[in-house]
Amino acid sequence: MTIFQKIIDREIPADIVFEDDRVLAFRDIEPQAPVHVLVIPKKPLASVASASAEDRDLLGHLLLVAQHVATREGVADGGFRIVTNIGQDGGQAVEHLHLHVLGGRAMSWPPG
Ligand code: DGP
Repeated sequence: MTIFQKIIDREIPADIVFEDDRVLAFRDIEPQAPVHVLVIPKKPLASVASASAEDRDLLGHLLLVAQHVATREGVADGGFRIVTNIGQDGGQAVEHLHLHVLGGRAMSWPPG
């Protein structure tokens, strides 16, 4: 079981900023920007690489929740970033699909 499943199950605490029947959003424990929220599905998908056609609506919903969080956190107008890391080379540490919503500072490109 991943640490994010424990957050979904309320076994460990998190600073939750949004929840509905399919999605949970909470602040990252190691924030990389003034706003850094993780948006995760309650369904235990390991990453986007594990998703299939039946997850089409859920994946769209995750993006819209990320947009909603960015607006509520006050970073939508200035610009923000949505990142999802996949696998070892992608830099994924927690094997439960998550969107990072980062904002509140200027971002550089390309990523390291
Ligand atoms: P990634 O490398 O994409 O798998 O990012 C995982 C993120 O999860 C990382 O930015 C730190 C965050 N994180 C890890 N453990 C916890 C936790 O217990 N609580 C919270 N809120 N965030 C966590």
